[in-house]
Amino acid sequence: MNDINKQQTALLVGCLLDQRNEERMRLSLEELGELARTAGVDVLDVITQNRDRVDSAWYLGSGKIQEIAQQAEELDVDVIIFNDELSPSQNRNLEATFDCRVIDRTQLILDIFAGRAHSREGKIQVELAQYNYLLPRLAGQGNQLSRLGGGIGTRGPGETKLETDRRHIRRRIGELKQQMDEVVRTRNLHRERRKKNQTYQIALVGYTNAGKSTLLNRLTEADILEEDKLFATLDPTTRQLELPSGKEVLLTDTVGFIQDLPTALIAAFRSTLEGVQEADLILHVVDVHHPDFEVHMEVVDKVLKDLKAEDIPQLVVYNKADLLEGSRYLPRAENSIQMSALHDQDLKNLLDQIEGIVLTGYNMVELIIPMERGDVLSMLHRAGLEMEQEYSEDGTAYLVNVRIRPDEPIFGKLIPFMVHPPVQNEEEW
Ligand SMILES: Nc1nc2c(ncn2[C@@H]2O[C@H](COP(=O)(O)OP(=O)(O)OP(=O)(O)O)[C@@H](O)[C@H]2O)c(=O)[nH]1
Ligand SMILES: [Mg+2]
Repeated sequence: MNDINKQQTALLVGCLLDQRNEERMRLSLEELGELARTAGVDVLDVITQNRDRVDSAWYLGSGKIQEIAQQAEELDVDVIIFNDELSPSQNRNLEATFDCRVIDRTQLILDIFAGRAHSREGKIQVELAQYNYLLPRLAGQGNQLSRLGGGIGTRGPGETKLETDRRHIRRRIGELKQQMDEVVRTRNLHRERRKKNQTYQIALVGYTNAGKSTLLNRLTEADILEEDKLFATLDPTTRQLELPSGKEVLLTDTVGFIQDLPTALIAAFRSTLEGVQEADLILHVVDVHHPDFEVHMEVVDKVLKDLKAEDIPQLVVYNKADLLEGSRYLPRAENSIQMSALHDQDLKNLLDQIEGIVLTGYNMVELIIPMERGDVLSMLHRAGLEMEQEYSEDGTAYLVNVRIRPDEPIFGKLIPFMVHPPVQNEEEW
């Protein structure tokens, strides 16, 4: 049995399927290395093979498998990590061949998620994903199961040992689903309440390590873990943010995206992103310094589309510009800003740009409100922006200039007090 406290060592294995696109493969293996590092594993070597398709029984050719076995023994690694999701039978065959543990990309990601889930919801989701992954892989496993229980790929949520009996697993999956339903119900209630309050909501989304948590921290003085590791954030965090005009909005940090997200994790991942659908504005954070940032953007766009969030106004934040040497071609986006989360002036510019977008949804209205209608005035204080008020000359009314959204519930009640009646489809009058 491996000692969990000892730094684990690994050998990475990849199959180069698309030889026309070697660069992509290289980056994908590099990402696997980053994932391993995030899981606390030291990568000692990387072995690859060019093939037209993966071998259904062994993933790679038999000669290559021998080579891997030899190298693993020579380097005395604890684990061999495959850069794809292995089928249950590939997994079994490889386990039987090598003297060390075998895990795939999915298990590695599940393991990182397990180590990082803190909220009740996050823990339930990861445990559910782990059991869904494990269940089809239990058939025929005999003594291999005894290997579970130490090191990466075997960690359960909250560090508990995973149950390995199928009957127990099925029962546990049922329980977890029920608990999840409850959590979702409560969260929906909270969200509805927030929506009723009409608070403007902004969601930070983007590929893992793009700098979302850093931005939230710098903008709101929150205290969220920011790390040069993948999946630093799992649980959505929401903080209040004050814009230069004084308007308060809510800013939410979300889980980072990654290519080839394990199937078992997609549901878990989606549900942590459900709040994004209700956002009034999405800040799509991009690490422009990363060589593959355009692919990262595509991954993000695709997930947003799946979430039916593609029509929400978006501001693309090309972040980490401080790391760029010279200029770089950036894909055109309707609204975008190039900046560094580490520079105060850039953060100010970002806030101004956000405010510009927030305010386009508002109409400037001029009102005459009789003195005795203090109730209308206080509604305006709550729902309006940049409000200016003064007494009328005869002292019987307030003259008010204020920005307000036409979809604001009180908008209709204001019409009798408006100096000019509202004009449709016009932003300001
Ligand atoms: N040089 C530089 N580093 C940055 C910038 N923004 C963030 N970083 C660094 O990038 C790393 C990742 O930042 P995070 O804020 O944790 O990234 P994230 O998008 O929240 O990542 P996940 O939670 O994994 O999805 C950290 O080491 C940050 O210090 C920037 O503008 N410039
Ligand atoms: Mg983060």
